[in-house]
Amino acid sequence: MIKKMSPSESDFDIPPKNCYRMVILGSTKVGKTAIVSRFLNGRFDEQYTPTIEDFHRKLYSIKGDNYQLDILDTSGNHPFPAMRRLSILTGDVFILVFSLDNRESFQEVQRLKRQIYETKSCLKNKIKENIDVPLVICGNKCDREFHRQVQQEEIEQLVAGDENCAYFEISAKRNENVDKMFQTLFTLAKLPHEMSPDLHRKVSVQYCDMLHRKSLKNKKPKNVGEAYGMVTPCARRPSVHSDLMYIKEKAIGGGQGKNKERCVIS
Ligand SMILES: Nc1nc2c(ncn2[C@@H]2O[C@H](COP(=O)(O)OP(=O)(O)OP(=O)(O)O)[C@@H](O)[C@H]2O)c(=O)[nH]1
Ligand SMILES: [Mg+2]
Repeated sequence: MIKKMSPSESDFDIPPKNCYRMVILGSTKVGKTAIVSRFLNGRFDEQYTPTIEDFHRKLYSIKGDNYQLDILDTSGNHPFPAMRRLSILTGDVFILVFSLDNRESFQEVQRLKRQIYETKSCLKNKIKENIDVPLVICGNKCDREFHRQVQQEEIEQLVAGDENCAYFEISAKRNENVDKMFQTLFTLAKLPHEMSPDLHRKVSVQYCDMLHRKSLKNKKPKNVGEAYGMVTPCARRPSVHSDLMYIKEKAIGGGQGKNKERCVIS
């Protein structure tokens, strides 16, 4: 019954080039899940629940084209370094989060940025400086300005000279700058900025299903100029095997040199 109600990716007919994975990384308690929650349902929860790893999927129809965005909300405790490496390898766009009131969380973002560039350059067989990974760094909890532990100058240093990297001070709690941050991330990734939560109509599964059937009947979607998005209920994280196949495909598609086999996925 549920299957019939929820349009699957194949129902939606999403070309692989329109499928993306967004990975959110950072220390524990910096607000990663709070940002994801703002993105998916516009809510904020004061209560803290540690994340092990959460997977979400959002489907979009934007001006007649379909897109799939997978969202991987990681654990700040990262008990399994191999899982973190896998999430970096499979990620297409990244959000690195630190808390403005926590210096150590900023240092973790510095390490993470380095790790992403190193891992991706190995995968694509490029040098670190030439790697183009769309990435936004978020200084979260700007509502706690009074307790600030990270200065603007050091943040600027981290982002300087990097065309594919942007920085935003945000508050998931007050919903400050969150939409703008997402718009920038999608623009950096050359994705439609309508994927940002404030720029499309959020529709239910039932509504989406109806639109989908209509568009099949008419061959072309009626609302070609519109943008709407739907969170897939009960999205399941792809298996590690699927992830590895995905990485392999990307390495073959994106590699330039002869030494692709040198990148070891461990
Ligand atoms: N004041 C303030 N609190 C926030 C903000 N964002 C998140 N929090 C709170 O900070 C705590 C941690 O938020 P989470 O989103 O669970 O943190 P996380 O990074 O996902 O943590 P892990 O899952 O352990 O990695 C929760 O109590 C949130 O309510 C914010 O912008 N301002
Ligand atoms: Mg979390």
